[in-house]
Amino acid sequence: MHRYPKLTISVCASAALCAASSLAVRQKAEFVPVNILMTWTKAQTYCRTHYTDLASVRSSAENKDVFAKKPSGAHWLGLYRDTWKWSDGDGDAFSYWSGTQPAGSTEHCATAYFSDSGRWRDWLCSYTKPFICHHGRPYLYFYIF
Ligand SMILES: [Ca+2]
Repeated sequence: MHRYPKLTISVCASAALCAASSLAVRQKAEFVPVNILMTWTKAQTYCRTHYTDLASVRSSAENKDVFAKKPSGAHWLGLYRDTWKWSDGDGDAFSYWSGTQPAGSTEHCATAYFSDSGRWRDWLCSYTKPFICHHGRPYLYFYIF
């Protein structure tokens, strides 16, 4: 009798949660602008409670999806630093900073500024701004044993 490899399919909210998988397939994330003024940390908690997390923008395709929501002004994204990283653990190389940004050693949280094509600007995390959450499960993982 043949023994076949066991295939396990797992859905993970972030790359960090399922780093050991055999094959990762990116799923489409849905972006949701939230027009409530909050600090970055409070916005992160809100998104994790009501959706999945603050928005990760991992590619130019997702960047277009964010811009297509057409909110106005600056909205928090899930991007913050010591070194810049996404709230949900993504470590992607895609970036969309405005020309002079990031600037200012005390500004550790990022917004998309929709009056400037959604380009990213860093701000003090304690400022209150509206924000973009995502929901859906951005990663689908397959394990083959
Ligand atoms: Ca700045």
